[in-house]
Amino acid sequence: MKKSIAAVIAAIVILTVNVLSVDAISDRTGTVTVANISAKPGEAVSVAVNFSPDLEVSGAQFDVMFDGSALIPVGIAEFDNNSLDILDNITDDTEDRFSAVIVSTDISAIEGFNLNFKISEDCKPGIYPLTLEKLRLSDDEANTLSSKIISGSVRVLNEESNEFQLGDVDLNGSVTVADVVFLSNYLIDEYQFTVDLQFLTADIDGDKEINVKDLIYIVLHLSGKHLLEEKMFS
Ligand SMILES: [Ca+2]
Ligand SMILES: [Ca+2]
Repeated sequence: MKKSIAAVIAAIVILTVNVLSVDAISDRTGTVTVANISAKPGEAVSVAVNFSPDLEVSGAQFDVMFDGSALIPVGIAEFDNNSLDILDNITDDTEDRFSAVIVSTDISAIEGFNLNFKISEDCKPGIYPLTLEKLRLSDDEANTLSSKIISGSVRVLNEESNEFQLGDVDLNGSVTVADVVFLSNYLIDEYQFTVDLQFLTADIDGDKEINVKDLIYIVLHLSGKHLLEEKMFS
């Protein structure tokens, strides 16, 4: 009798270990991170896109999303230590997206790649989000890889200004509905602030916390009910 109980316990332990190990594999999700960089109007920029090492990507297919009035796409470039075939459909027109495919020519793992843009000469100060959509990743055995995308941005900021507008979360010089969208995304962890100044512009009531109350102050400002002041940056 004792023997059979021991056998049942052993079987349960083995079952539990097996279930845990299966879960551990199926839950493994890598990250694809688009960098945050700063630039001035007219400059050329390279924005790195990195695959986390656990992904072991050999091929990727995706759309690049950006603000075509601020960022002029130039192309995709490989990192020095990767050898890639790169195909993209960038046109001369001002668009907000292009599609691309990259393949490792020696089927080794790709660390990442650079997205190259030129900032338009008349680009207004602000933070321009940069993200990937329709992402499909494959390893060297044609297995689909699951991943989480962390969006990046290009910040174009007037460095000489020492004033900031409360509520101007995207730092483009005015408070608009875009700031409500930026702050909403920040509150649900879909967007990270890239500049310390954003914490100052977003904390409307100055209580050192950024939450839904600050969001309401911006909405009140936009409706003309409670106008936000301009402050000196110190
Ligand atoms: Ca703004
Ligand atoms: Ca606050």
